Amino acid sequence: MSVAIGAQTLFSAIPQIQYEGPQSDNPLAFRWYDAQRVVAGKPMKEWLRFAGAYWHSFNGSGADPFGEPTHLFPWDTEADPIARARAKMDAAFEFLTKLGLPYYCFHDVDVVDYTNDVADNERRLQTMVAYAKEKQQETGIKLLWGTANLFSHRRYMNGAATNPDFHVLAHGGAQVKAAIDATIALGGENYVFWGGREGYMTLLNTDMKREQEHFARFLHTAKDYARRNGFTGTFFIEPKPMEPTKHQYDYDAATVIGFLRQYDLLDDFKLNLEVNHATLAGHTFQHELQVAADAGLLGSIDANRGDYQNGWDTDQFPNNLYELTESMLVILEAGGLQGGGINFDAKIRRNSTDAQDLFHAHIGGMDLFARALVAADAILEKSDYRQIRRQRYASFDGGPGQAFEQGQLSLEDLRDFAAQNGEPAVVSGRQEYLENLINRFI
Ligand code: XUL
Ligand code: CO
Repeated sequence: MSVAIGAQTLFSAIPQIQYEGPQSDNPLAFRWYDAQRVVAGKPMKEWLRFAGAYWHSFNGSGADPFGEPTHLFPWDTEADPIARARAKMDAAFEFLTKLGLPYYCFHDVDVVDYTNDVADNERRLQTMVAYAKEKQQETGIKLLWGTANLFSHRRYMNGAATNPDFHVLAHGGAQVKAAIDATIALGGENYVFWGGREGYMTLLNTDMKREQEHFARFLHTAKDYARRNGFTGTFFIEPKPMEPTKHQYDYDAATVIGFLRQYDLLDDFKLNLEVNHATLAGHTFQHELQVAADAGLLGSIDANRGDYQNGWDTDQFPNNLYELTESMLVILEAGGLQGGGINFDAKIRRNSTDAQDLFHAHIGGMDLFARALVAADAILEKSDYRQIRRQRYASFDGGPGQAFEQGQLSLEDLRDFAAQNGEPAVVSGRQEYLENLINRFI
């Protein structure tokens, strides 16, 4: 990223981003996100609880498998790792403040460079936690969740909690301990596990059952430690079917819910669902949200989008209002996210190299969610959307349908009802009418 000439910081040429309304022609303003505006009984800010992701915005260099970094951060010229980490954190909090983002999220390794020495690594993280505490106090910005990166280091090439080597698993434990300590010290509201390498590449060398048991034991061990040390927030598992590992154990929402239930983790864990992960699993995001909501486990969201033509995790900023409105319908009907928020796990493109680009990306994403929230609320309040769905199931609201729901009918009863009542009427699902509703309200 280039620094504006004569400026003192990466973002000093950028003004505080304000709500100016849909008529504004200022590209550095919100048109829809009006933090205090009340929608469905709560200010937008509380429904959405936006967070900036440290890794993409302040570590993402724009490098890809074919090319070197294109995002050249000014702090990268600092030789000392702590000085570099502080300069980066200064920029991060300036960015979060200027956007009015109430939260941020980080992995341990995003905040300060990781070292292979466990004690040295803990000291570095603690130093930066003390600095982050000051920044949080100055700005009022809070930590939505912390996490440990158990996928980048070469030792994790065969997994962390599911690694066949206990020695590697123990290093994963050391990292999670330090990241939980950091999250607690910073008043973090949640803690995330994304198991990027918790899975396998080939069954030929894998004892899948044993690996999954280790994974569950690891989660229990981490949870027990955190609870003993005063963490009262929620743990989130973030499902993703593949990439980097071919078969990931946290494939999708349904798989994770089954795992949590099997290993008795439902009291402490919920789901952090990511748009691009849903599409990689062959689902819509709405589907994943609904699966989690129906299980009472809709915790948090990683906002982004994939590329319709690519089969990998492109982590682009969201820009599809139609899809997001369908998602907000699910979130509103579920009563909101349980403890979490909307973390922009998204990166600007390799060739987006101006400091402004990061602002445009987030402004676009925040406006889009705000607009989807307003549209979804209007659909729920001012259309027959709910009524149509309720009506489809009306035959179960009384009589023999209700008796069936209550477990009072036998298979013979079903047979007799069918025999006595002839052929059911043809009833439309009204899909096109409902799809038009979305377009009508956005
Ligand atoms: C990777 C991903 C991670 C998690 C946190 O696809 O989404 O950034 O959100 O580890
Ligand atoms: Co994510």
